[in-house]
Amino acid sequence: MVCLKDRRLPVQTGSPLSENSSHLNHITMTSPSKAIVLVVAVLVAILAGCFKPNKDREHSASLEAENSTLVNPPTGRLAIVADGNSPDPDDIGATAVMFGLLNKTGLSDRLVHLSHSCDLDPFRNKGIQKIDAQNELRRQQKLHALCSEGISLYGPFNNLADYFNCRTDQEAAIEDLRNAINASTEANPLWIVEAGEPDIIGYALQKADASKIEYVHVISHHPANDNSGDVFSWAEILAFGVAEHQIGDQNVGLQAAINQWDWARDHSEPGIAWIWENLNYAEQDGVVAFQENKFDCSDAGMIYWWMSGADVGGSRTSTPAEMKELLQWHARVKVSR
Ligand SMILES: [Ca+2]
Ligand SMILES: [Ca+2]
Ligand SMILES: [Ca+2]
Repeated sequence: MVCLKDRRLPVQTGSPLSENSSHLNHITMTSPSKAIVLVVAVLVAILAGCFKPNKDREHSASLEAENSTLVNPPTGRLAIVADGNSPDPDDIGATAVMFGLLNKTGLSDRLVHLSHSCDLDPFRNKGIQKIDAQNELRRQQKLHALCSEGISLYGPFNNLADYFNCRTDQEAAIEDLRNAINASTEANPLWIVEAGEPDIIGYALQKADASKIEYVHVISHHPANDNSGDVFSWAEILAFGVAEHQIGDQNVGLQAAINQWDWARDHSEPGIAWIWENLNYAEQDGVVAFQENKFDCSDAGMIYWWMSGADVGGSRTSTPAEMKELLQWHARVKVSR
């Protein structure tokens, strides 16, 4: 559009094209069909020049377009409450992916709360799958180490005061999340990623300033999380007055064949290789059979939805391909500039 407009201006102001027009007029009087052909030829030449491939410009423009459509988070802060100490180990890979996504998209400072092992009684779950005390303790330790490593590799997370093991530090985790809720305003809401049982969220809402809860959003992708609280039912969570966002089962796109993550294995960037190692750790975990031969970062689909536009129709259908795209985000932007 701009290109065409710019090209038209000289025609009106005595440019070489307008000078040529007298010649064209002369021909028009003697041979109208030739004149039409010539006029068309001139216009084609102008358009060809206008759309002459300019790879740098096109590449840059397409990246700008991608920037505006792929990474478009709502205003506000982010809290992640994960389990990982329930039988399903998938939070190990998913939390690693979430660290990478926040860093690569420049959204690290949005994270204000991070807790893991939020299944407060992992031995009394309704499901068929079970975890024993030894494995549950191993998971707590793995997840705690993972948080530390994620912050080292992908930090700083300037607004994250600490991270919490809800099994050993339950009160501190609740207080930290309550403080994040209490800091909420219309202009700076809190988006809570419910990546496990809802009890820590319920306790924090219970202790929070009730007038702030209208500025709290809870993102869920599965009723298995919503309905697995040892203390709070999902109806009780909603009754506090939070805005509920059900984005649909993220296992559909993100519990995937291992080879979809081959690109990350032994990657030259330590954080990417670390993400692969954690996806692999969960696959090898052995407590449940249903994760064998799969890499599962399903809870990270909630972060993807949030950062792709939670308030304007973010993507609910991410796959490892979309994760790869964002996890390489900085590298791609650097290439373009
Ligand atoms: Ca439980
Ligand atoms: Ca989870
Ligand atoms: Ca999963």
